[in-house]
Amino acid sequence: MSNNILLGSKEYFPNINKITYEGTESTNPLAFKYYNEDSVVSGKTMREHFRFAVAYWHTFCGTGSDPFGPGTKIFPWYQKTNPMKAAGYRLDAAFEFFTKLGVPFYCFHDRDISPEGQSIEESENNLKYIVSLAEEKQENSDVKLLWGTANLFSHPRYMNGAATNPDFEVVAYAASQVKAAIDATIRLGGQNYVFWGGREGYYSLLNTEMKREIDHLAMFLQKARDYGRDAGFEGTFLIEPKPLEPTKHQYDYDVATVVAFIHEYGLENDFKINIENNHATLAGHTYAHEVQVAFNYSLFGSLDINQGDPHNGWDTDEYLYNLYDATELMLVILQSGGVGNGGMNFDAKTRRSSTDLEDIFIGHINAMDTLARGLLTADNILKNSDYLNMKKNRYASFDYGDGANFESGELGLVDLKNIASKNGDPRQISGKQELFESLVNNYLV
Ligand code: XUL
Ligand code: CO
Repeated sequence: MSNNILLGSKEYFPNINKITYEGTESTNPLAFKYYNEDSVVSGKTMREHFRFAVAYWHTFCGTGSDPFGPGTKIFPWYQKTNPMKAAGYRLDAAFEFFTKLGVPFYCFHDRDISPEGQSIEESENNLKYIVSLAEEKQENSDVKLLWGTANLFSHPRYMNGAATNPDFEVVAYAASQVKAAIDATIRLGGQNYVFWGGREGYYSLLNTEMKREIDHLAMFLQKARDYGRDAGFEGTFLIEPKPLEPTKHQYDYDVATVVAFIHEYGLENDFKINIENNHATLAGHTYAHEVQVAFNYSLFGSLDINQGDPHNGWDTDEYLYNLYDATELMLVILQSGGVGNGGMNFDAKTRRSSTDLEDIFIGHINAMDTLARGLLTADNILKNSDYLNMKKNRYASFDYGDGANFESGELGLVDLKNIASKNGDPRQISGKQELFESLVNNYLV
């Protein structure tokens, strides 16, 4: 390596060793109590169930700034004067972190791993160089790329959107960035490529041709897909829904909206959906609901694992610690066949006032344990309780006779009317929601 910006010798987390599984008796915050990567649950190791990934942006770039003040976190890999050196230090710190935490994957935006240059060519060269270093790091570790993406929302040029910008020059600029980010993802063996809507949406319908903008978004994604396939990308393209923020109305509002978009524009063979818990909360849905909707249409792709705060209306990106969310999520995932080539990316950050380096480890460890508990609880419920029977029995009237004939399409509206006349008013059948809720609570690990 000629331009060796990678020092490689410095340890960024010297007080933290490889995180190990110590079991439920442990009180060590820097150990797993439930996540045991080799432990087999329902035919798969925990490592395979979750396919955990660290989000580069929050973990190594997010210093905690908010609209009221600058960042609070003093990262030892921070380097002010030379952005490429800083990128190299960040990469060192990142791979030390991945390896010590023991996660199999990571995810990045182009600008998280390498700085924007003075021109498109310089930006591309920066990215290529850092990617060559990352490639080496991957080869020397067990860490792989779950997905790459392009940051099409931070730079002021994207203030009116990227693919949906009313100015064609901005659309073309965004395409140049996506091309380079797809190249980087291919080179690093990324298993997916993500499009989160960034500023694709609108603030006021008065100045917006919504249909035209959405047509442009679809055209942009079709061309990105064509480029990626020609360049040898065999993974899945993912769209990540979010209802609002930064724009007032994001075009990829929720899973159902994205399902319609994918089908309307013929993207269903190449695109699936990356679902984030906090975005579900903002859309007024539960995480389990959004994930179930994606599975209903065979468009489940991957997960951004975090949680929001139900008391405010923005994206707080907290580490998942809610055991109910984890349990309901894992009930859906286990019943639907698992995360496939997707995974669980921690799109989460420590709080602005959490300034110790170990806080980043503790956030991840607790989320991994939370999900492991969700998995164990869900598996136990599905295997050892009456849950599945209780659910199935609610639909028993469709398993035989007229109900079965309705499901197979043999009964018209007149037939249904005649059946109703013959049977009279249906008897009342309890939905037993409280019983379902108490069953789940009784099995919580
Ligand atoms: C923003 C968000 C992004 C995407 C990747 O709310 O979730 O970090 O996950 O661009
Ligand atoms: Co996300």
